[in-house]
Amino acid sequence: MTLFLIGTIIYGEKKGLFLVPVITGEKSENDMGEDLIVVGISQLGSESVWRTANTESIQDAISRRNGYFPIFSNARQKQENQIRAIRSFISQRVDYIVFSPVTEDGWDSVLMEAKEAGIPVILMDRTVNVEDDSLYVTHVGSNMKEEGVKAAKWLEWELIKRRIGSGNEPVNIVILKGTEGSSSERGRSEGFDEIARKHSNWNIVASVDAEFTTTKAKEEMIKILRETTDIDVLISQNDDMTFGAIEAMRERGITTGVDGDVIVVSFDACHEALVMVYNGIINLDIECNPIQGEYISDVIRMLEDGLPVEKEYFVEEQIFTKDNVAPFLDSRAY
Ligand code: GYE
Repeated sequence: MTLFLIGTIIYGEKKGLFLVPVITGEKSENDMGEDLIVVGISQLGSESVWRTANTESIQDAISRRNGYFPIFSNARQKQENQIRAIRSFISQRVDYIVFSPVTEDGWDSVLMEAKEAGIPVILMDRTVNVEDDSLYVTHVGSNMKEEGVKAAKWLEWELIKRRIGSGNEPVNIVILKGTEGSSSERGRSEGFDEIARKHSNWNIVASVDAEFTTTKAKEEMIKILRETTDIDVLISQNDDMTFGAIEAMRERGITTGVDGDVIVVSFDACHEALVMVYNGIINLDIECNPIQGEYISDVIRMLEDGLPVEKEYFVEEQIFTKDNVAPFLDSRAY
């Protein structure tokens, strides 16, 4: 394939020096003469254990070894950084853009620019809320609403088993939400609310944004506990927040889990949290699978081959309680 050299950059690698592929507007080549698919990846940040695993997964799949030339950018939770990264990918004329949008709204213009440049956009993990859904090719991630529904349906049964709220007494629930306006927060909240609405005695005593981080969750939980310690259930939209909230409760002498004062429902199912499920400190962990890199690579290969792709691919997920978690502890890599 003819290469139109725009410039030559030296790229260091373990085994020596390689020339980076030169972007030609068509495919790119490296010095070994291989065709590489250039992929701009905009990750939203590094707020959680889940996110680190997601980043590793995409970097592993979209690698030189697998025939890609990745350009990776971390937005550190800022939408403007993601928009800037996407614009830079467009001006570098990458072959594909993969991105995990920090929040749902506000993407129409930049995605229109990508579309006009003829660059297919693949959404990883979270989704966008756009007028025209032809602005992205596909979304690979979790069914967040379903995750929220799973949490609420499990809670319905658990309350019956524990005889909490029978006779219509109030069930006091605290909700720690992830980044407000993100599709994971919105989906999980919507799914949970759909079921919660049917129970007039499910009393949401607090519902706050704790940004998917341990520090913020601990801070918020301390504030909540100053107002009330009469809490039956904690719904925490990721494991990192769960760790912070449990710490705050522990410091107030409040116990959690299977034999504790507060029922804890968490999301993600990272290793550390699964150990806490096993030890009965977290009651339920709804799995959210961050290992999405290979799915995304498969989608790119399909697009390269001119095959049709679906608008949405959901990764496989399950739920964990003390009863089923043991066999999964050793194999969980994140
Ligand atoms: O649950 C949380 C992360 O969007 C599904 O983002 C993802 C969420 C995940 O920071 O830990």
